Amino acid sequence: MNVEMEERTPRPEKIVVVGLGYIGLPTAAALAVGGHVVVGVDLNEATVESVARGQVPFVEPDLQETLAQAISLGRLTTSTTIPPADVYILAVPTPYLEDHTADLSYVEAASRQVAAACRGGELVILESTCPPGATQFVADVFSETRPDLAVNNENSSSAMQFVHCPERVLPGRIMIEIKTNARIIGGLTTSAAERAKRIYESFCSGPIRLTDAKTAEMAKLVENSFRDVNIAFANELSLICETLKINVWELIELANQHPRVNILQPGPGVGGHCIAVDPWFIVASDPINSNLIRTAREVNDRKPAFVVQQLMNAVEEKAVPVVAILGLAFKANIDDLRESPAVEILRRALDVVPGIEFYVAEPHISTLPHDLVNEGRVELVETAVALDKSNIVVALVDHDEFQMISTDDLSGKTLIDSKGIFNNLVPAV
Ligand code: SAJ
Repeated sequence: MNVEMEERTPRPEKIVVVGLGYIGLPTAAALAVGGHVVVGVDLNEATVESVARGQVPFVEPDLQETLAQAISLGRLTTSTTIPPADVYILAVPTPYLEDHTADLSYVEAASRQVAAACRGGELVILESTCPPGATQFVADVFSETRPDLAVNNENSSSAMQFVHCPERVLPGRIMIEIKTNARIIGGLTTSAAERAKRIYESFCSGPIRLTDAKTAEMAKLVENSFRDVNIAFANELSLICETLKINVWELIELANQHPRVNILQPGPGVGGHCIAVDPWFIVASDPINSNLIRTAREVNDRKPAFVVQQLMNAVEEKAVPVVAILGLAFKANIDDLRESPAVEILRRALDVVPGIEFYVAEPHISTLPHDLVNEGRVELVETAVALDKSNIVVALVDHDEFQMISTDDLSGKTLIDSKGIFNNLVPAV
């Protein structure tokens, strides 16, 4: 046998992944295909049942196939309770509270449940995005819940070990990036980080760098803040360009021809559960020195109000205004409406422009959220129907389907194009 291959092949471990969402489920499936015996745990019975049947409860390219492979290999099962294991991966949500500090209640609850199942010597990997100090917090919860277990003792094989290994995958490209992205593992001890590295090597071909837990926690937040600040720059440019009557997309394209300039794209605001959230964890950790990061958040959070104002202006100019909304997801080609600026814009518009019908085209969902249905003025329709019925078109998401719209489809309508999708319109053939 090839000695090098033998050394690279990890020893199979029994791994429990807590949380079967956008990160936990792909990680559980990748670990199972990578050779480990995995139990995916979620509180939600419907999720657990659906995953056990091989059904992915959300849209993510290629995940279905990897899940089917993991199940057919007999290496991925599901449960609503936490069984004993060698390794635990926590992939639970970390939203923020009203004061923008992190809500670690899901992390704490999962830690207590895992601690109850431990026998000593297990490795706990925190994947959820967290503020600096959260991995130490998890270790402290373990010490409190299980004072009988040793924690973080490099010299004891029965000591509990803790690391942070932040997820870095982009929704829509998760199954590619989970294998190829570089990973950072921050350990409370060096041996914990080295042990976690051997686990990730089973499915990750990207470089794996080891550091301390706090640096790993901060690295994740910094990555998303970098993107948020850059998008805020683009969004601020979009406001300035509106005043100066300049096409912001052409402006950015031209500026980006410079070899050291790379401005991101403006939009209706920044959505999702990561970039719109994580920078606040840095601000909460050091409010005095984080002015730029806070301002970027505020610039991006103000963008939906600007789009609503554009809509109000357009409505005033029409005798009988009828509005088409193109897109509700938080970004292109996904079905995820969480923290979506498009949803926020529609909700605000319903308040400020009473009595008007809204035809929503969102090709990635089959039903509207309840509160929008209850309004009675919002209808989910095909893109062609929304365009046909309306005289004001508000483009909020750059889904591929909307790129097929032609100049003829939009003739005579007022356009509010927050994503620049009508820049390269072609006549119908
Ligand atoms: N957006 C813009 N302009 C752009 C790019 C994005 O307005 O030029 C908007 C999108 O429309 C969306 C939001 O920003 O509303 C976020 O989208 P995104 O594609 O930038 O990022 P996410 O939230 O889907 O995923 C990010 C990624 N982080 C980075 O690229 C640094 C991903 O790698 C992380 O794993 C993920 O956050 C996470 O889970 O933290």
